[in-house]
Amino acid sequence: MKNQEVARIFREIAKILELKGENVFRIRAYEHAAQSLDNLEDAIEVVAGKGALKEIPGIGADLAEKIKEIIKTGKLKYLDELKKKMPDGLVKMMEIPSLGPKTVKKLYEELKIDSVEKLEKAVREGKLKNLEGIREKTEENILRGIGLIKKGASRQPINFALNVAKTFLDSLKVMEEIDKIEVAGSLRRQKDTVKDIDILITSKNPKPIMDKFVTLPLVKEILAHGETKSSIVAKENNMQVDLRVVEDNSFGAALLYFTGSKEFNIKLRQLAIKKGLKVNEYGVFRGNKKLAGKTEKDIFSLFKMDYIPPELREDRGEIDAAICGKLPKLVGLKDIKGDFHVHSKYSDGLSSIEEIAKKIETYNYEYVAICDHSQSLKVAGGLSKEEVYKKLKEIEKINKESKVRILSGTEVDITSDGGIDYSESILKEFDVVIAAIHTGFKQTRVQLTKRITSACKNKYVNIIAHPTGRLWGVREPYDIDIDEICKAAKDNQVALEINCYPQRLDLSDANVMHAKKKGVKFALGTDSHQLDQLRSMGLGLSVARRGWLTKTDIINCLNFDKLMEWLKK
Ligand code: DGT
Ligand code: CA
Repeated sequence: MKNQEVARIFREIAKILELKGENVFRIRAYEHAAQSLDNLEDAIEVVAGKGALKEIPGIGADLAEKIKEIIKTGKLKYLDELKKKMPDGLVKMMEIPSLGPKTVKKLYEELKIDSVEKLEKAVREGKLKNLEGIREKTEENILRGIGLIKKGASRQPINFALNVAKTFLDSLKVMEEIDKIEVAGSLRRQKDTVKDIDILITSKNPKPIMDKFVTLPLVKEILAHGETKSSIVAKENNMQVDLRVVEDNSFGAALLYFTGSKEFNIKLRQLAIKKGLKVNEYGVFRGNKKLAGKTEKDIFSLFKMDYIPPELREDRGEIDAAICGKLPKLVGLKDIKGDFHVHSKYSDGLSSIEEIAKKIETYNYEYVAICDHSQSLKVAGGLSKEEVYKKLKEIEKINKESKVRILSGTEVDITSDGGIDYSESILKEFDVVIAAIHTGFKQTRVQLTKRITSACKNKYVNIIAHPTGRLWGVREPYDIDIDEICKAAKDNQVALEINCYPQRLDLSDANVMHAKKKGVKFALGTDSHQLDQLRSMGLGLSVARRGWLTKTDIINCLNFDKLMEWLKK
């Protein structure tokens, strides 16, 4: 868990430096390093032990020393020094989307506002009105931003929860007192955000387990410490973790109950009542006689239904489908033959195409599409026409030796009037064209919808990336007519992306399910900017599974030849 702890410290430093108006390159260096740490596959202690810190992208001698200090002491003197000169609340205020360091400074210096709470109050009381540079829109945006932070604080993107859960499971699993251990709740259902983590165990001797659980290094606060249930708040993102001990012969019933969802449980309970049965976290009963409870499978067969994978347990028709034997055969990682959305050094990625190809070989994929940004996205290193031709040549050369096929791709910008920012003569050179909106999010629903449907009609566009633009903690999905977009996508043989980037996961599971009913195909793309991010395919797959997708819905499941046919439209 140190990885994220170090990343958090670096992010905080970046924020304070920004407030102080320091050199942007120094600030970016800390942000960049934090991102690398988030994505690092190995534990930072292990990397440090091997003396390989400087091999991590963005980590030089200075940051390597700082990491060593954090590992050794749990903190960083440099940050402590910085914080002495800066009220805590100001750093928190910087997390409000749309509020830049200049405004935060101004609010502090002119109105003595030094916390999110004071800011909210001041906006509501109209105190910002006379401040230079603050418009009505700014006030609205600040309130919306504060709302996003508050919402964000109560739920975390699934990847954070997965990391926290893994740390606890790894520490507990080794105890001989534990017989069974399993994660339940929204995390087992692979929901895109998670409020708290629910862990179930069976044990004949739970006391030492509970004692160890509440004293693990990751624990910040103990909420409850009992014989059968304990609850803690983790240091990481203040995430709550509940640990429950259940009887071995009720384990299936408890797992079913605590996996939920609540809506699914209610539906199942209604079904039980119809059959003259009672279902709860201890088992399924007729009167006082227990009929099942040891495993989930026993319970599903007692109800004469197929096993419902946790991802589907949302009361979206899965119970009826399970009774009729009509559950979808959900897509799995083994079905995935490639990644459609990877950035290389040509734009804002950190790795060369060759490095990406090498890494992809370890994934058992057949292909990967290198989709760098296009010319108008200058901030993200969008490629000029000349650079495109250079990249195409390089791909051709690498393909002669590489075991995986490198598809030449691009992530083009959908302009504010629905155009594409490369001419057809360039577009036709690519194997894959992804189109996406990167600017002008505040247009009307009609305008935004029209932009995307126009892009679908471009004969070279194959995929619409992150179709609703949501960015967790930063931006709500923009308002679009999803039905119109589905229709345009289907009619023009365009796939909608499931962007696997943890803060995006866009489309959402509900939109995926909806779009599938409209006959749309999907493309999974990790939107990787560094090699370690290629692993987030699993997160996109969770969305796909929660959206009831099978391998026939997803173009990543086509083999190379079939895919090339499909891409030609
Ligand atoms: P979250 O909000 O991300 O933590 O989502 P869950 O689904 O993990 O919700 P949580 O942790 O409140 O509860 C875990 C499971 O326990 C939930 O999925 C279903 C079950 N459960 C909780 N409260 C109720 C309830 O009032 N009725 C029923 N039937 N089941 C419940
Ligand atoms: Ca939960």
